[in-house]
This record gives sequence, C-alpha cells and structure tokens, in this order.
Amino acid sequence: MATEETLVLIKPDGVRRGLTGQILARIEAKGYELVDLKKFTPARGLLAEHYAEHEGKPFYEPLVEFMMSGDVVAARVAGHRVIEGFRSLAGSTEPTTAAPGTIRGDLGRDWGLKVQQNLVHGSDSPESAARELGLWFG
Ligand code: D4T
Repeated sequence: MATEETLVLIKPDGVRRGLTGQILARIEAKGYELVDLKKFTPARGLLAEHYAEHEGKPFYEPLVEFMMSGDVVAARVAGHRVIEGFRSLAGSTEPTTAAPGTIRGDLGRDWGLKVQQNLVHGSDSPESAARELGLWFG
C-alpha cells in the first residue's frame, strides 16, 4: 500500500513569528517524513484555487489577503494516516480553544482580526490532499 501524503502549510503568521522550525520539529517528532519543502509568497490565483470552498464567506477576502501577506512554507508530509494525524497535531481551527498540546493550542491565539491567524493548514481528506499537493507542488 502506498504511504499516505498530506499538504501542510505554515501560514505567514507562523513564518513571521519564527515558528517554522518548532512546527516542523513536531511533525518529525511524531514520526512523519518531510518529503519536500518550499518557501514562497503565494499568488492570489493559487490561493483562490486552494480556498475555492470558502469563496463568498465573510472571512474569504481577509483570508486570501492574510495568506498573501508573506512567505508560506509548504510541506509534503508522508506517513500512515498522516492526514488525520497532522489534523490532530494542529488542533481545532479556533486557536483560543484549541487543545493545549496542539500546535494551535500551544503557539496560537486570537488576535481579534477578521480572519483567524492559526499558524498551519493541513489537508482534511485524501481527495483534498491529492488536489492540494497538485496545486502547491505540481
Ligand atoms: P485550514 O483549512 O487553514 O487548515 O484550516 P481549517 O481546516 O482548520 O479551517 P477551514 O478550512 O474551515 O478554514 C480555513 C481558514 O479560514 C479561517 N477561518 C475559518 C476563519 O477565520 N473564520 C472562520 O469562521 C472559519 C471557519 C481559518 C482557517
């Protein structure tokens, strides 16, 4: 059976705050493999495709602006059940209530902005992972 892969993004808040190493270390310490990494500021077109499901929601435009505000680190991460496993490491979307012990629970907070700056993204299903890895890694 092929090893499962997921897309992890360290969002601009994580990169700006110097948390890239800590976040990648948690992924490695859990036992997952960092297969590929890249760092760049994403263009609107890529983000529009990535976040297509959220188009029209009140946080959509602030989300895209935030994601374009600086460099992002994109990681192709591999391991058995890594999609579910990384979502568990990341914690829930809302950093105020994300469980302590998770990336968002330990390192994130609500800054009172129009969009949650919650440090990381992880694909939420095998279909999303395939689509998103295609977008970010080609
Ligand atoms: P991502 O997709 O970035 O891994 O985060 P989640 O899977 O945890 O959350 P999501 O796709 O539902 O939302 C994408 C992105 O939008 C922000 N957001 C979301 C927000 O600011 N307010 C909201 O009400 C929601 C639902 C946070 C993550």
